[in-house]
Amino acid sequence: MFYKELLKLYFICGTTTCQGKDLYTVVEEALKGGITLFQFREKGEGDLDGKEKVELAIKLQNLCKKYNVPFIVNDDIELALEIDADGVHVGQDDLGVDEIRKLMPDKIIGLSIKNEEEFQQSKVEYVDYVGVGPVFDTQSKDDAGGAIGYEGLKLMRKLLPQMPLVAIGGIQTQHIKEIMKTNMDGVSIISAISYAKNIEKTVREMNEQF
Ligand code: TZP
Ligand code: MG
Repeated sequence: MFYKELLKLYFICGTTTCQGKDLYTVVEEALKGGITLFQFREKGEGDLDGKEKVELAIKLQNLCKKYNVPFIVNDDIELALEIDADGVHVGQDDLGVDEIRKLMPDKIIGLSIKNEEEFQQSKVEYVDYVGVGPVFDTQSKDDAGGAIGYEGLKLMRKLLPQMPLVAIGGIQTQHIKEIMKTNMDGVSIISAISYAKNIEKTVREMNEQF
């Protein structure tokens, strides 16, 4: 089941985006701090594959269950189906969301859209929410493209007045208030959480911004 409040503080991470820390511990600290949704995004040089990836995904899924936080898989539809994840998040170049909806009629489906052109080519009627960004420059995604800023968020809200929207890309604690003024439903964050010295405290402080 999806409701837009889940997007409030959406943590995304994989083994290659937590500075070599233990991902399980990173996610547990973030859960203790009060994240509302978690996405397992295993990507980039040195990322896990095959059995190792599946085993870690199941561990993280069970951890999220303990905290009653839904567990979303990035891109890997097969993995999401295999472990019965709560949903998937895909980009413009992945399997079409209409096809994914057939495979998972009752799961959460998120799609990334960064501008009007991508909006025009997206079948948004099949998704539960849209990820919008990068708002700011980001080190966590090579092909993220240029920053769209607050204006880009406002445009996407205009194009999708009713859609649950979550901002992404380069977001730090001090940006949250301004982002929420553009009528986003939440923020999704990798490095400002995963790189934090005290992850639980950082997430708590982020939560106080809303
Ligand atoms: N999609 C657009 S920007 C981005 C993704 C996955 C990376 C966000 O990571 P960070 O570290 O919060 O900038
Ligand atoms: Mg993708």
